[in-house]
Amino acid sequence: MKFYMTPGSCSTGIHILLEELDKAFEAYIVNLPAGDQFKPDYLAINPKSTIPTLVRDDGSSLTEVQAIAYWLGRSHPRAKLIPEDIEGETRVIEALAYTVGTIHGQGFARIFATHTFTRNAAEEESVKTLGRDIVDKGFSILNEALAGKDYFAGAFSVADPILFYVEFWADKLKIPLPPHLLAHYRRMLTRPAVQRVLREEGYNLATLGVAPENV
Ligand SMILES: N[C@@H](CCC(=O)N[C@@H](CS)C(=O)NCC(=O)O)C(=O)O
Repeated sequence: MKFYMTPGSCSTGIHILLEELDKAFEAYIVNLPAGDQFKPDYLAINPKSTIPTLVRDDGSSLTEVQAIAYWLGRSHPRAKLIPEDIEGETRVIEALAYTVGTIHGQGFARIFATHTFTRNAAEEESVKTLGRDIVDKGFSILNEALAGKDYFAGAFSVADPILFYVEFWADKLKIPLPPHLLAHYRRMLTRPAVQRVLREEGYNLATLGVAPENV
């Protein structure tokens, strides 16, 4: 498989899943600020010009974080990364959709890619503030969902690396994580696969997960 990724982006969640599954894959770095995602070679595999993209062994491309996470989980049943009961599986899909679609797509995107939400420079601060409000509301909802659990579905599942990447972004932006989310983030940071991915993506583990517990 070929995995197209950008260090420190949403593709980190999929990178962790690939490492957790101990899959052999070739990683290709897409330099978003340099515009690699708009180059013809990349558009040929992902015309949406987004990362991550997974090109599978049959040559077909899979895009969208939720779809890639679900496919990796379903295609490796022995790893038990998706609950077997319909309620557990549905709740995992619900968490993937909310994390990627709302917390990332509506919240963090307004902070990281403000210019894609307004053409008016005078509105940028207000767009960022709205993004931060969406992130805070999302974190409060995920925090409730994690109460009394080590991982989102009880046992480790495809939901956890996806939750992880928005927790990681909060850490980098110094956005406080509520207590169950902070505990989940720190638990994830102890997993060898997560540590390998973060080192490969150029991060210093000693600086992560130390945000104040002030919410
Ligand atoms: N809905 C897409 C969104 C992925 C996405 O937003 N990726 C960002 C990086 S985290 C991206 O590719 N941005 C392209 C750009 O900045 O031009 C997915 O789930 O894969």
